[in-house]
Amino acid sequence: MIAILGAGSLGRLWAASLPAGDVAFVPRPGASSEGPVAFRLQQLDGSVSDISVPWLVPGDPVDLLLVTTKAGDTLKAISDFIDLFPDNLPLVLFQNGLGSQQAVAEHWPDRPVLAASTTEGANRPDVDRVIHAGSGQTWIGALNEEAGHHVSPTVKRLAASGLTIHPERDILNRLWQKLVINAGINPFTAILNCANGEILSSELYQQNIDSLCNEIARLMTANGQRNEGAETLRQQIETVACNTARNTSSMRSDMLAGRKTEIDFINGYLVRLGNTLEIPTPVNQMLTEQVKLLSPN
Ligand code: KPL
Repeated sequence: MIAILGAGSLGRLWAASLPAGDVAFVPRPGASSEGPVAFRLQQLDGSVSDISVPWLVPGDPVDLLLVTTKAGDTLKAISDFIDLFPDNLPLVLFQNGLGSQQAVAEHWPDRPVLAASTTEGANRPDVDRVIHAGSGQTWIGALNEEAGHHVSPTVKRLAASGLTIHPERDILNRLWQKLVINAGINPFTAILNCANGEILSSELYQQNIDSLCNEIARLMTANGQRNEGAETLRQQIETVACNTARNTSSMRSDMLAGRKTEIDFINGYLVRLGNTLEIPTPVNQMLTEQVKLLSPN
């Protein structure tokens, strides 16, 4: 059975897509776990399905754990119950940004820790409604040695969802590629309170994007990550901003809902890395500070 920790939009998309009877949500301490998690899923073709996913109960034979919590909640959420599971249970981390995945791998060095990078688009306009807004792809790779031989069985297992999924040898680089996009779009959409495509013509974006991409390219190179330079990073950011022009970014959604954003794991992560590598990151710092002023960080 596959256990899912984190019943947000992504967790619910996976729960609804995996074979019924093979999946359950992990109850969070203190939260009510009476009755199954019931919600309506709007599929890509517009059709709507009623989904019901049980909570995990003691004795359920869990052989895979998907962690779909927000980056900032992950370490604590896993700590709350991980001791109940066998040491060889593979954990697949679906968090945005960077920093939380490394923290988990460092905290449990003997457990198989994998990471996923996904471009599936899902959002949750109401508590009991999830929209699968865009079909995407998911890459899964090992974050530590223990996880090496779990990649291919995990990919096979998750392929039963019907979602497109691939093994990835260099998952860290894949996570970096997504980090670049999130660092170049999300804070601007939150600060300007606008859709992804609208940032491109704004003064804030125009005045800072080249310096931001220079900071990121220097950090990537110093951190041993392949990259094709600042100009290519800017093109990649703008391609995604155009392709998702009408979308509300996850950071803007968090800000509008009064939730803590993931800025500490996106531009904030780049600032911390810059401090360690002695590479100045004034634009990442400015964006981090401005987003923090807008949300309860
Ligand atoms: O991943 C995203 C996010 O909102 O976090 C982007 C690519 C910016 C799409 O909205």
